[in-house]
Amino acid sequence: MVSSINDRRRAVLQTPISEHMISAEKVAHVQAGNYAGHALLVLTKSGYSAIPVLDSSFRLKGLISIGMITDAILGLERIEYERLDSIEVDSIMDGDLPEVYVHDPFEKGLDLLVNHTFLCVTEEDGTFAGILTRRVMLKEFKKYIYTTP
Ligand code: 4BW
Ligand code: 4BW
Repeated sequence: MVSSINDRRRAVLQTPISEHMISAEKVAHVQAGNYAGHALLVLTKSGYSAIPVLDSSFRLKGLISIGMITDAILGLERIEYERLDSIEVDSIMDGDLPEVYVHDPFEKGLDLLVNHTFLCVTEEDGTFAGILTRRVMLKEFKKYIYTTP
């Protein structure tokens, strides 16, 4: 019994991340050359606090959050909204993301999701493929806990 549970756990942990991710066409994103004002609009309208930044060839460049935008337009005495349309997203985004590939095992995602709310997943050549979110990971985890005898 114990060994069959361990086998099942190992099998789930080894499945590729591509089987668990939200695919690229369903993920809100902005382009690297967009202005911060446009990114703020997409973030506000989509309801997400952070989204991926892609280049014109759909390659992953980084991620941008509402906090990064606010920080960039924070003046000494006020928030300088008029600067929103002169700052390009790639100058203020977080470009230092963990490398996660479609063929990586789910286990790698599990480790990284402790410190990230979502992971950007790419093909080997850097083309954006989708995201792995904490929500999906926790749903998998819950399913596993409740269905394992
Ligand atoms: O529009 C939403 N629909 C649903 N079903 N859930 C939502 C939505 N917006 C937020 N949530 C929930 C999710 O549980 O709030 C959590 C935190 O959202 P966030 O971070 O701060 O905007 C969501 O958790 P999650 O699904 O594990 O997603 C983690 C993070 O991944 C989100 C957001 O930054 C990013 N993300 C998720 N789906 C995305 C997305 N970014 C762009 N496009 C998507 N489709
Ligand atoms: O300062 C940080 N240190 C560390 N180690 N991780 C951080 C820090 N700031 C953000 N993070 C990471 C965490 O993984 O980014 C995630 C999203 O942060 P958030 O939502 O959008 O500010 C963090 O995920 P989490 O630790 O699971 O926290 C989820 C949310 O809970 C945070 C924030 O809204 C709230 N939160 C967590 N710790 C908090 C807090 N709010 C106030 N004070 C705290 N100490």
